[in-house]
Amino acid sequence: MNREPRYESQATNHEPQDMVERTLIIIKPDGIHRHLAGEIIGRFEKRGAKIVAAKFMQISEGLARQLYAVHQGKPFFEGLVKYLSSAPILVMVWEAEGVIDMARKMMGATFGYEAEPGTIRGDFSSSRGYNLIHGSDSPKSAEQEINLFFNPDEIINYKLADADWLSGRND
Ligand code: IDP
Ligand code: MG
Repeated sequence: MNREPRYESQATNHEPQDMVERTLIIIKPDGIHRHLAGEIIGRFEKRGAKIVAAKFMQISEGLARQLYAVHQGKPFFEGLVKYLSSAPILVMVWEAEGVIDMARKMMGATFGYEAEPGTIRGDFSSSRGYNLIHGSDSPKSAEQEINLFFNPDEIINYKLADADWLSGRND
C-alpha cells in the first residue's frame, strides 16, 4: 500500500527554504510556575512550526538586561529585568516560513488584559507585565536574540516526518 502523501512530489520540489525563518520564544517565569509550558509548546507544535533548539535556564540580571536592552530607561525596565531573572524560563528557537510574525500573532497584544481571546496571552493572562511569553519582533531582533542564547551548534537541523504537509507548497 502506498503510504506517501498524495502531493509529496510537488511539495518537495517547492520547499521554500529561502523563506524559512527562525524566532526566539521564551516561556517566562509565570508560564513555568503556572504550568503552561506544555500548553504553549503545544500551540506551536500544532500550528506546524518546528522546534530547533531549547534550554531550560535561570538567567542572570545581566542577560535579562541584554535581551531587553531596547527598553532600558523605561519605567518598567527594572521590574522587567527582575521578572525575567527571578525564576526559570524555557528558551526556544522555532522555525517555519513567516514564523516571526506568526508567533507574534499567536502571542497576542503585550498586556494580557488587552490580548484577544484565542491568543496565548488572551487565553491565559490578565496581567499587564506578567504575560507568559516573549517572541522576537523582527528578523533583526530574532537573529540577535537567538545569538544571545544559543551557539550555532546548539541549533539542530532536521526534517520533520510530516514536513511535506507542514511546509510544502502547492504553488
Ligand atoms: P512584547 O513582549 O509584546 O514584545 P514589549 O513592548 O517589547 O512587549 O515589552 C517587553 C516586555 O516588557 C513585555 O512583554 C512585558 O512583560 C513588559 N512590559 C512592557 N510594558 C510594560 C508596562 O507598561 N508595565 C509592565 N511591564 C511591561
Ligand atoms: Mg518586545
